[in-house]
Amino acid sequence: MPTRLMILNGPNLNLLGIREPHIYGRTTLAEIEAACRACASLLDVSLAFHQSNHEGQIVDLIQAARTEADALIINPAALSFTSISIIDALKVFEGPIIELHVSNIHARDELHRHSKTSTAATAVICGLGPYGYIAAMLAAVQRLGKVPDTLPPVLRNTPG
Ligand code: CA2
Repeated sequence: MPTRLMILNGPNLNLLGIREPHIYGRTTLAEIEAACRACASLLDVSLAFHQSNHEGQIVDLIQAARTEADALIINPAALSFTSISIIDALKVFEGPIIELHVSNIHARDELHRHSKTSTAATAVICGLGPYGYIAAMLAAVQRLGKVPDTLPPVLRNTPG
């Protein structure tokens, strides 16, 4: 069975590239999904890619990931700062969890700075723009020890 990645996107990320380009850039979520699908084929993984504006639906998807995904990549968006139910759901997922943000949340205003959900994540990536999704996919596959043999060893091993 191929390695299975699930990418979840929280509220308003369907507006990426359409509103507030000075903060979030001009790349749309559809373009990000296309790039992730191209990356999935290079990494030889299957990919489920979702966006929801509803907290409960994201909790349902995280629960589904327990049987449907080996690693989870999540941009909880504004729910990062509020959602105990997402933290609780993430804690039950057994594989690597990469939380990612397009913007550098640490350089943002007070409201957008302190992610609660990152307490349940294996790793956090922020500030790389849409490339963060690609970095997160590679990191997730590396954590699973499933970087394909067709890729250079430096992408598989921790140097030193
Ligand atoms: O940088 C990120 O990826 C964020 O998760 C995006 C969230 C924000 O609350 C976090 O602090 C950082 C906001 C997503 C809203 O997306 C929009 C996109 C375009 C226009 C308006 C909102």
